[in-house]
Amino acid sequence: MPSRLNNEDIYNLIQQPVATDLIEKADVVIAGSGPVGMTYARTILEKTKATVLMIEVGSQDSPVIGEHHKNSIKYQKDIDAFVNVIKGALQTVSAPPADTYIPTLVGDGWTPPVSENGTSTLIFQGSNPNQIREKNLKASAVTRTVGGMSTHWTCACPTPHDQEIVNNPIPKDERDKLYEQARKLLNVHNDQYDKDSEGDDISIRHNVVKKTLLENLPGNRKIQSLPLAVERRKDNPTYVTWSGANTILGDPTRFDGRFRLRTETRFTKLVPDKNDPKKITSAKLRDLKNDRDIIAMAKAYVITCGAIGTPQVLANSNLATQIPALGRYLCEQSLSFCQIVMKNEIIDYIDKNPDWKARIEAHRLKHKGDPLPIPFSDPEPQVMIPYTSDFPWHCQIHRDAFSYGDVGPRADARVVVDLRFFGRQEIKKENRVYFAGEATARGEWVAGNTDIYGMPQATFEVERSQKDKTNDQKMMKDMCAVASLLGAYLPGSDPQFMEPGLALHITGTTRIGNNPQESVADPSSRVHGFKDLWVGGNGCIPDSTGSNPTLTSVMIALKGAAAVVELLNDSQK
Ligand code: G3F
Repeated sequence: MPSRLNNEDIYNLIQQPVATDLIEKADVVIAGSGPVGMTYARTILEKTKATVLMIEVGSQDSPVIGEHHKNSIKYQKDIDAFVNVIKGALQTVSAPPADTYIPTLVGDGWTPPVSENGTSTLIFQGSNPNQIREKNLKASAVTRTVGGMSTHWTCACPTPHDQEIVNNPIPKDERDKLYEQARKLLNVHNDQYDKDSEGDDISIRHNVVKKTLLENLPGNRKIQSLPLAVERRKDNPTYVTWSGANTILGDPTRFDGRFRLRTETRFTKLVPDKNDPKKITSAKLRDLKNDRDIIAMAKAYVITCGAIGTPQVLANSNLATQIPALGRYLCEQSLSFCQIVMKNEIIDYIDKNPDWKARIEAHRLKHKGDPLPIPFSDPEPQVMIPYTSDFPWHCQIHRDAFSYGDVGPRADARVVVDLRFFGRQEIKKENRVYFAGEATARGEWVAGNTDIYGMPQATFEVERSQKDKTNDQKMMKDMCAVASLLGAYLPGSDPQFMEPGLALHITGTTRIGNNPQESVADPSSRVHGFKDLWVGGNGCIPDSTGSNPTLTSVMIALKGAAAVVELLNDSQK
């Protein structure tokens, strides 16, 4: 067999009665090993006797399947260092080619030749010549590893406000029950920074930040602890366990070999039946280690490769023309950010608080001369100001070294607090991601170019409306008002909007709904018109939210997984 298989080869192979190592069989094939893929896997494995084959393009970087890297003591001791983990993990989706003209290049060093239209740019591997700069989500990125983004996510799991859920076709009662299940599966808590079982404050900083806001921020802001997929460790409560793909799946050995994971394997495309384009016969995969195509056959296919990767697989399977909403109705959150150095008044309050006296004295005994009354092991603040109708954005007042936001030598990290405010985007059909092989807004046919994994290149066409911009300004003003209650801006981290896409919360690209013209899949995430094809991930969210999307995606996936279970049970009858 050739190392590259075309559809004819695949049709011939899957009809052969003899076993071949070119074909992998399972009851369900799941593409992607992030939290949503794992939600499907666990539900199916627990509720049926089915076998599940999971395909992941990245490698397994921890001994446990998809563990959160922040569980290492190293990062719990030094959160700043985690910035580099995230930077290393994220790969951007669409970067316009850079201007590589080097005016100072003397001698005969090579520089790109001037082309007919007068431009002189170099197309680096991974850059996208079709990307219009003004319509890009430049910071949008993906994580290719076992566990996906759950290996480094912030674990924030707020439940969206009713106003953030307008288009979700799952009825409210059912949704509420599914949200409850999702919180359980993700191990969400909102008290792991507040008080321990003896009633003592766990984190000085968390309690003081929350108290300052509760006492000083006007309006009914519902200030509370940020719900997080995290739990303090029983054996040593100084540290916590962040939820990841591993905690969602649980111990895979309990499934007696029914769960298999193929890493560094690309899910290239779905192969529809010759006579029935709405039936999937198999999936074409590429083993990236030996660069050979193989085939996977199943009763159900679940694509959970993220809000970009999932429509990309569908587009590469030539399904874009059959699914008019594919990649459309895209929303991304705006993100305003700043860091503050806590006020003297707050530090004095900490110093004088009798509840914390013993802890502070013990710290000072050990670290003579430390002017700060905050033990080094004091957990970070984790406070939320939720979305409300008067303040329609989601706010996190915490310490989170994401791919940005390390403090370095600028200040003592213990007095620094981060403010991240997330704004919504109006839902518009025109806002989309499309893939090479589709027509662009400029009427061109984009052929040929691929991303660094050989899949059709994603291009963004996303613009914020006037309403979005006005809302963003109000959100920024609010962030500054909140910041001023806590302290002074850390130079270099003054209030700013972050690069579009940096929230990493794209929704809508494979949205669920009842109308096949306006959505990709039904309320059970089954692709409209297909019996055996499901989509999962943030792309399924049909709404524009300010709240972090993971909890909602897991909620939607729980319903989707129940529908897969039903299909498997029916096939047994
Ligand atoms: C974090 O603080 C948020 O909690 C994440 F949801 C978000 O993706 C990240 O910031 C973006 O910078």
